[in-house]
Formats: sequence, C-alpha cells, structure tokens
Amino acid sequence: MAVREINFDGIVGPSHNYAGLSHGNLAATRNAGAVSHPRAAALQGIDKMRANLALGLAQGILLPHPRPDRRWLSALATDYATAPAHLKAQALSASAMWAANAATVSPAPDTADGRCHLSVANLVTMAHRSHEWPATLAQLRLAFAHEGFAVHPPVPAPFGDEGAANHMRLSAAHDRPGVEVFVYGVGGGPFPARQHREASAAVARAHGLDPTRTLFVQQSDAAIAAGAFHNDVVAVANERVLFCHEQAFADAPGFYAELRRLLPEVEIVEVPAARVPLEDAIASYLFNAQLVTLPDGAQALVLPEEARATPSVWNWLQEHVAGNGPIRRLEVVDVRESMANGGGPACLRLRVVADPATVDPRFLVDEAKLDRIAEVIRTHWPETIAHDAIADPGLIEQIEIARASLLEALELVELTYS
Ligand code: SUG
Repeated sequence: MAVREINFDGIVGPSHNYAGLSHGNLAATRNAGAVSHPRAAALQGIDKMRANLALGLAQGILLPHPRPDRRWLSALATDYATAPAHLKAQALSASAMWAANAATVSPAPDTADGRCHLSVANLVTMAHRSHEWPATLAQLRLAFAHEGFAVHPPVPAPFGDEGAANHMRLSAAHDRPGVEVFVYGVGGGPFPARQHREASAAVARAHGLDPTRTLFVQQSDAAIAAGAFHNDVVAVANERVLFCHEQAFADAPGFYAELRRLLPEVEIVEVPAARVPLEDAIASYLFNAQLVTLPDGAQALVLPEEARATPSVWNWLQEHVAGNGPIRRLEVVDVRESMANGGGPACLRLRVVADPATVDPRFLVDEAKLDRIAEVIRTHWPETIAHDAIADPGLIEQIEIARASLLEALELVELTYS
C-alpha cells in the first residue's frame, strides 16, 4: 500500500464574508464588516491547490456546506428570513473552508487496528462553527468509506475540539509509526481556549493510539492572548521536523525532551522571539504554512504572501534556507481573502496520510478537475458580499445555486442536504 500525504483543501464557499464571528481571532475581528470577494477567494484556493500539485503532492478537496444552514436555523425554531442578524451571519458563514478544523487524523501506522482514523471536530466554542460537524461527517463518510478508514462522530459538548489544527504527528517517515501530539489550551487571558484536553484525550482513545507514544501538550497562554487561537498558528510538524515559535508551548523544554526521547531523529526548528516577535509570527502566519515533503525527500514550506511581506519573518526564512536547516524550499501563495478571516495555507487543508487509491476519487483532484471547478466558481460565485447584503434574498438564492452547480459538476449531488 502506497501511503502518502494527501491534502484535502476546503473549497471556499460562495457565502464567504467577513462577519467578525471569532473572538480571539484578531484578523477576523479587524475585518468585521469589510466587503468580501468570494469568487476571488475561491480562485485563490484553487491556485494554492495547483501550486501543491506542481510540487508533486497528492491533492484532494472538501466541499462547501449548505449555507445558510437551514436545518440549524430550524432547530433554533426560526428561518433565514426572520432570524435576527447574528443568527443570519452564523448560519451563513463559509467557515467550513478551513479544513484543518474538520477532523483529527491518525494514520494507520499509529493505530491499534491498523486503520486510518478520523474524528470529526465539534467546534463547539464558536456558534458559527458549531453546526459544521454534520456536513463534515457526511463528507468524510463518503470520501473515506473504504475499510482502511474509521470515521468517528464528534466528541460531545462541552469539551471543545477543533481538529487537526491542534494536532501534530512526528515520525521518521509518513509510513512509519509516529508520535502524536495533542495541543490544548487552558487560559489565554481575554480569549477562549478552543481545544480542551478532555476532547483530545477522547480522540486519542477512539483512534486506538499507543499511550506511550501520545503527548498532551499545553499551548502557552501568551500565544492564545496574542491571537494564536489554534496551535497551527504557532507550530507545524511534518515527518521528523517540528517548526515552531519559542513561545508556542507552556513548557517547551519539557515537551522537546519528551519528543527527543520518543523520536531521537526529530529535528526541532524553534524560531526565537528575539528574531521574530510573537506578534509578527501571528500577523504573518509564518507557522500556518504547509510543511511538506517533496518527491526528492526535501522539505518545503508553502507560505502566505504576508510572510514574505513581514521583514523579520522573511529575513529569518532566507537565513534558514541558505543555511543547513531541514526546510530547503519556500513556496509563496496568495490566500489573502482567507487570511483576512484568520485562515492561512495550513488552515485551508486537512492532511490525511493514506493510499490515494483507497479514497473516493470524487474527492481527489488533478489540473483538469481544478479547471472544471474554477469554471463553476467563475460562473456562479458572487463577486462581492458587503455586510448588509446577507439579508438580501437574491444573494442567498445565488449562493444556494452556486453550491448546487458545484455538486453537480463533481457528481456529488448526494451531499445536497448534508
Ligand atoms: O475558526 N475564522 C476561522 C479561522 C480558522 C483558521 N483555522 C486554523 N487556524 N486552522 C476561525 O476563527 C471567521 C469567520 C467570520 O468572522 O466571518 C472564522 O471563522
């Protein structure tokens, strides 16, 4: 079985807008009320996937959810036309695009039954994200119906789980047993800690992970307070490399020591605060990069434009690549529309290590399929959404037709109502 990394990117939905819904996500709060560009946003996402394909990586997709979420509104005993403004915005959010929050994934080499396990995240901390899980579960059950996978429903409330954004896997190689690291929050000052340790522990049990190779690591309060609402804003891992900020973890030396004991070949690339202040790391999304292994075995970082535009960050990266560090190549992508809501390149993808031949091919893409998706986006996605427009029935109709057209083009109409 040819196990490899497959990135499933969330296609940016036609309702993408800036409603300022995520307290503690500084970019989203700053851009609340701004005019969004759903068509450009979705095409930026397509171009990012093309860049990944060009690097020789396997690429998959996850689909936009039904928005507005009429089922959720109905459970709240209202409907879109009469719901108050805050419920409208929460029901319409395209936040499922950030696929790193869809689920936590434990590849087959790490689990007791030798299957790849996926647990859908409950996202209970933020109202607009708390109703994503049923549609995510439906898609994952379809995409990973093969017997080599086990797809689990979410951990029950009140234990907040935000999926792969707070999970890292380190291993000598993708197909070797790994060390799985669950990062949880406790404090965070004015902002909520969105990943609860209890939820992570439940996911680890459900996946049948070896407790001696599973670490639960506390995120630093300073990171949450500075706007790192998920661990993947301050750290990323790939195979034997951990790339992180000095202030990412509450007890970094203790964590690193455990990691070195369990995986002696680990390479920890820690960026000192003296070179890149936490604020620069968060504003530029340096660590919300995709750290990927290229076909020749070297590692590359797929970074947002904002990282290149931040001098402290770009200087550090140039030095690292010129030196002997494990990151050999930098690939810059433009995902500005997503970034303005606090979602960088790594937020937009769910990483699954598995054999692509075992995945439902409707969820895998090549250049030709991306061309077809881009055509649907160019034809149907709204060009802009101004904040007031979310009350306009004409816009809502366009959003629903746009998604239906995409499902049809991808032969996934069975997802219409889920
Ligand atoms: O959950 N933004 C998302 C961004 C998620 C980023 N994901 C990762 N770091 N993996 C969030 O905060 C903003 C939506 C709005 O305000 O309209 C939002 O949901």
